[in-house]
Amino acid sequence: ATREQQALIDSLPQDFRWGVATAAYQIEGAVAEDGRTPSIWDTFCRVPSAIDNNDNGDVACDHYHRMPEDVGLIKELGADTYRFSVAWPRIQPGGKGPVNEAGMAFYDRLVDELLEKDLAPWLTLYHWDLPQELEDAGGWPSRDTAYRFADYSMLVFDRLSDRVKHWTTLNEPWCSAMHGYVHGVMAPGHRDFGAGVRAVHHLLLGHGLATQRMRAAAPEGTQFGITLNMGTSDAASDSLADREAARNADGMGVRIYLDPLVHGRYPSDVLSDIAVRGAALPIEDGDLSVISTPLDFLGVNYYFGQQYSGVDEQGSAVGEDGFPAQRPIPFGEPTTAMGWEILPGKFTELLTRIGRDYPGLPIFITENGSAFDDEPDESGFVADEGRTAYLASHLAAVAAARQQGADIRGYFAWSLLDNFEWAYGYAKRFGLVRVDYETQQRTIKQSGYYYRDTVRRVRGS
Ligand code: PNW
Repeated sequence: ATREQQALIDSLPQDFRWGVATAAYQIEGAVAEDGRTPSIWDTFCRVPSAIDNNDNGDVACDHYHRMPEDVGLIKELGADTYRFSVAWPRIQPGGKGPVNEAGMAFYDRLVDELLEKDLAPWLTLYHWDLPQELEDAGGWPSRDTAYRFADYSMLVFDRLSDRVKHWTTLNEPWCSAMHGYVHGVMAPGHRDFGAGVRAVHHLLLGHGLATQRMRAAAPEGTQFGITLNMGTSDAASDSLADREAARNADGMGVRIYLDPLVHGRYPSDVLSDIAVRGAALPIEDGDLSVISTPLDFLGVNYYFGQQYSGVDEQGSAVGEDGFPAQRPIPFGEPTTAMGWEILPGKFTELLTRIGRDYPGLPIFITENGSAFDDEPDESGFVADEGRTAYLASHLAAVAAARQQGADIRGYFAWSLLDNFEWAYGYAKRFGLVRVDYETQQRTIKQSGYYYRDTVRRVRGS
């Protein structure tokens, strides 16, 4: 870290929350054990060439069998909080019916293991592993899935709410809806804009229904939130077309979620953008009051920002699909192995903007991190300079946003372990801890030690 970054990071408060994050399908493996049934990701991984190298999550980090060791690593990294997700098809095989005790027992043990080590469990109910049967019945574009999600959430809540104080309904509904139903690059792999916007509304409805029901049954002190992936959307120039492209991207990326969640209404420009594409949000009476049920915190996942042109490569304002063109224009900064530009300044911009436009909502950075192609040296050590620098610059960006008034209460690094990076398979490594997929050996990387030392210093311990 530079001296300037260091000074900013050191301005974080002593009671700042420090975590590491994972998601069930990305680490657990054991996909057919203890009654778990397939999710849309098990299915999608069988579609030829859907995933780099045709990888899948069958074994992943084998976390299902190595959970105590992995909890030990969280402790070694100096974190006080562990953000993990529960696999719906372990709890409710097939997506319906009573709890599957054998599957629930795993999370029961995980929570106990965390508490025993004085780590706070932050539980995400849905990190993309929809039971396949529910997809076969229509998936998120179907309204019924929202009610199924609320039922499932209550099964988990009834079992763990005596010990888990922080509950997140959804991880990144933008990815579920857009990458899953519009861009076809994530499960279930559809390409249908209308299905995507129906998914958006039903994901939000499911969030609201689940939150209302859990809150009604919650012990005092239980906190509820949702996690959104967000970035900045700048116009590449002052032209009307570019400004329109940026407005549309921000509308579909940020405001379509936060406006209904916080203000109880969808933005009118977003509604008309959707109508222009011949689609509509399937809003029914009362839905927006369910969706805007109060939140205790907002989870923000940030990886990069983008600027947009409203003119395609051929110079046309209308894209090949017949709709207004929207083309990302690189800022010209270095990128990570994902091809994502490294833009810590945009992180500060995003956070101050969220704080300004949606005031009164404590923010936790529930994910931030980077993939780099780093390899161990002869001694087995991973000197991951790129990831360490990314971590330092982005922690400084968080601290800068706090100084500018954003109410940020914690930071969770993505990710504890190298893991199954969705459509990129095992080729992209985000871990603070390296995983050797041949031996399942875990080795803390330089970035992991940097994280530990930073946490210690800020805490003053
Ligand atoms: C997040 N994008 O996904 C997920 O929550 C994690 O499970 C994932 O491993 C991590 O980020 C790294 O990819 C994203 O295209 C996927 O902007 C795609 C985007 C953002 C986040």
